[in-house]
Amino acid sequence: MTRAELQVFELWGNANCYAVLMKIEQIELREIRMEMKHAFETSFGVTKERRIILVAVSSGGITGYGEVSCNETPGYSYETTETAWHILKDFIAPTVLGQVLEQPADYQALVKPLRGHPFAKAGLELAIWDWFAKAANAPLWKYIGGTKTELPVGLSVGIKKSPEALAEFVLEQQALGYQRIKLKIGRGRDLAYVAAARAALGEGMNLTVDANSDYTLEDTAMLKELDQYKLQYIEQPLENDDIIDHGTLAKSLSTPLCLDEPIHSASDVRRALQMGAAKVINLKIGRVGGHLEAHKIAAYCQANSVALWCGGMLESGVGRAHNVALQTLAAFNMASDTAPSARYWHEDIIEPEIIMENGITRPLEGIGIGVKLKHDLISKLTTRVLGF
Ligand code: OSB
Ligand code: MG
Repeated sequence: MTRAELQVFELWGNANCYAVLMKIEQIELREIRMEMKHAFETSFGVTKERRIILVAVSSGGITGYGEVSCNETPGYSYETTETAWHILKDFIAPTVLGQVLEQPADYQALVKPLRGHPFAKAGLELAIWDWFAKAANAPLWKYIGGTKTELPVGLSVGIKKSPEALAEFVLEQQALGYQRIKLKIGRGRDLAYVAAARAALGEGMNLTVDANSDYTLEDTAMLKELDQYKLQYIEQPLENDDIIDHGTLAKSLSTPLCLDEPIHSASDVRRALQMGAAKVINLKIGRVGGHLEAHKIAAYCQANSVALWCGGMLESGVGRAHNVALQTLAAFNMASDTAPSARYWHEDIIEPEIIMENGITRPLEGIGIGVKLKHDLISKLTTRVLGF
């Protein structure tokens, strides 16, 4: 066992994890479509409607819920709603149906022979964690060893039509109490936008940018210009699978780099540190295949003094509830992208909805993910269902 694994093991060394056996009796895949309140633009495209796969797993009268949070298009990662449906339907569900798990980690051993597709794998993995927490009659955040009860919230702001429009928007949002504002940027929609936002927000506000891989090392001079705006970090400026060029770029900048897209495991974080490619990690449960690897990454970051926060994928409340639980781990020390339900949805599919007060969201105290699903609303949003 590696040091990081050992720490994770200790983190979970509570009796609950081993108290019950789960026989995977039923799995349900359900695609829902949720129209967004406002279109969300990044360097790779515009999202107006989410296509989300909700995964339910049942055993012994208890049902756990997870969400597949990848995009509809292969703009952020190669996975799409459609590829995740295929991988879950044709490979993951048939592999695990009828299997008996002693602990959530057993799922990863079953799906290990299936290469890649972390978002698809995470959909069911999250549901399994919810099931185990419910079986132990514990809130998920306590079940995974979380301790933090005040979780700072940051906002991710899509690309706007002009620097002026962006400045106006971020001012309105700052007034709502967000503890950090992250601007999506892209080629030709960068310096003037960042300057306008910084001027509007003032020096004291935590401000960051996320390029979603829109630049190359040839843009180093432009990226150096960003140093003057005193950003907390620059997220994923270079290619989506790169850590080596990020290491080169970091040497030219005073602003720290944050990696998102290329981090799929604790080993990826280790390699990124070796390359000097990042001081900050954006951890998304889906991108790393679920809670198990997310917890390994959290333990690794904590042991190596890497700043850590939890990213979002415009999830429904089910995915957000998992994100909230994850952020209660002590390793998280920067504001996370867990904007409240009302920021994205006219009506979320959970109750209570995710809320923010004074820039803080709190762990959900109900058992499991801590929220009830609105099954009537979910039925109306459903476009396909498949039961195993
Ligand atoms: O890079 O963090 C990103 C949404 C879709 C794809 C990639 C990203 C994002 C966000 C959304 O920034 C943040 C949120 O869910 O609130
Ligand atoms: Mg990002």
